[in-house]
Amino acid sequence: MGNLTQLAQALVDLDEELVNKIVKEKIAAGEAPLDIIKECNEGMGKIGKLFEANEYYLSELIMSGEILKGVMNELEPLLANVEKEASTADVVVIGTVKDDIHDIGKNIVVTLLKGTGFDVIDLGVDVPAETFVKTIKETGARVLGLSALLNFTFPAMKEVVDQLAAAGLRDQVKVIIGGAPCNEEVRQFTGADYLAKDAATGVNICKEIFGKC
Ligand code: B12
Repeated sequence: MGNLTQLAQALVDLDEELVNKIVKEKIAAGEAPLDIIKECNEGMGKIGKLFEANEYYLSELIMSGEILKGVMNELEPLLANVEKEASTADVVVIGTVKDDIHDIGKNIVVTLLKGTGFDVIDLGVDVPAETFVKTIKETGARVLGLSALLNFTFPAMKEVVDQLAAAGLRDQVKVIIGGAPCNEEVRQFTGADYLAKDAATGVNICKEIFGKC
């Protein structure tokens, strides 16, 4: 990771006041909300590394999460303002898998999807595989988004895909996975159809699936 931007560095420093000030300035200057989120993600990535190196502890993770939530509160109305391209008949079910409570990234995806016009069923965090399968069955949704930020919850993602197959629903639904540590290897392990490295990619994949591209 190269030099951090002023915003990313302020986040790493857990300087909430400065973060909010920079975000407000960027919004006033008309900067795209997704670019602001990208900068914040760089800061969150650095915080994760400091946590791994035992230089930051759980309290810093919690604090950074709280600061980012404040930033998202500012950005959400702007994200919802993008032009609606999807129809509300296009249902996307989404959730963070069992034993994982990270939801900041998932919530960004939900906001963007709703802003694009998708009908989103957000099942929240720590969602058991059975709940995903039941919801797909009941709604007939064609897209399922799974979020996981912890390596040890990758098997929970695979469990969802396996249970969809066991229920005879695998052909009906495309599964997209996301979350910072997810990569192509994880996608193959879980049996998911797509990997999205960021929220905008996730939305584009949904548009592609529903034939909007
Ligand atoms: C904030 C944070 C927390 C907060 C979460 C608050 C919340 N409400 O979400 C708290 C403090 C609760 C937390 C707890 C823990 N955390 Co934590 N946390 C983080 C941190 C610093 C940032 C995560 C974040 O919000 N990033 C910003 C968002 C915007 O990015 P994102 O989630 O990746 O989402 C983007 C994309 O990935 C994508 N996306 C995400 N999901 C999806 C889904 C779909 C369908 C699509 C299309 C796209 C998509 O779109 C988003 C926007 O572009 C990361 C560090 C990191 N590098 O990620 C560690 C990190 C994820 N945590 C970690 C750990 C170890 C833990 C704990 C186990 C710590 C502990 N000892 O208790 C607990 C686990 C709790 C649990 N059971 O879930 C590790 C995980 C290591 C690993 N890979 O297994 C990390 C990587 C830190 C590290 N380097 O060690 N954490």
